[in-house]
Amino acid sequence: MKLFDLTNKRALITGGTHGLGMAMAEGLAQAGAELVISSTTPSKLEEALAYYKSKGYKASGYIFDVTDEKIAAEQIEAIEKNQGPIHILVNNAGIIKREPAVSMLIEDFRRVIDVDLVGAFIMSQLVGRKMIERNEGKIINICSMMSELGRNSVSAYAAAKGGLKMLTKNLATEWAKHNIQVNGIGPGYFATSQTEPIRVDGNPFNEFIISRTPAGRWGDPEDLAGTAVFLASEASRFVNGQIIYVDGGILATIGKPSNE
Ligand code: GCO
Repeated sequence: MKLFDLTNKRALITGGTHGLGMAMAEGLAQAGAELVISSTTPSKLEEALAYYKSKGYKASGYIFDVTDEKIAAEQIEAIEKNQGPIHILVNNAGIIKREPAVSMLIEDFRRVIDVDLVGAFIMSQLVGRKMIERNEGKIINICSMMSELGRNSVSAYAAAKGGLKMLTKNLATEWAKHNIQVNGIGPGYFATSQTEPIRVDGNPFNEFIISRTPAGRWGDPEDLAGTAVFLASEASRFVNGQIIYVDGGILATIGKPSNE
């Protein structure tokens, strides 16, 4: 399908070494894209690149922290010089701190906002400037259920992801005229290492999510690939500032009592 074809496109996926980032990177690669992966951890990056290469995908890796605008700027220059133009930016790198608001350390709150929100802005600005010059680009911000809903213990994460949703709309507003589509994906609850602590057997949260999700299960990271390809491709050329929730229906429903 030509509309969804990503041949000759290059996608930078921040934090694309595992979990949702990896599943989305794989989807993009299967649609033809060349991958560029960033990470803060050399060993994780090497492992991921070996995996991508074993699958036959063209992939390169760069080590930097998305919150360090100076180093990130140098690395974006290096990527464009060594690999070529970045056509697709997936702002996927993120962290979470689960701690009640009353005892959350300010330092932890700031770090979550810095990585999940400011980091996405830094990357969008750096890559966005290049996309503006080329009059072409796709930016996909990885939002969350917490872009819409609150939950005990995730104040910083919810504030950052709510902010990322609005940043998506704002960048879409400013850059649509440059033929750059900025959109977001809001994953529901997915089985990844990030959710491992709340998925373990015996944690009531596990049961809660399964019953709270109309589809009746945790998301499988591969469930995100189709939406990532859509938002990265020509197929979404008039889609601007949308957050597509891939959540098995959680946001569609008020939920149900335990006896139903
Ligand atoms: C939580 C957090 C995350 C979720 C996710 C939901 O509830 O602890 O919200 O762990 O994985 O981002 O979309």
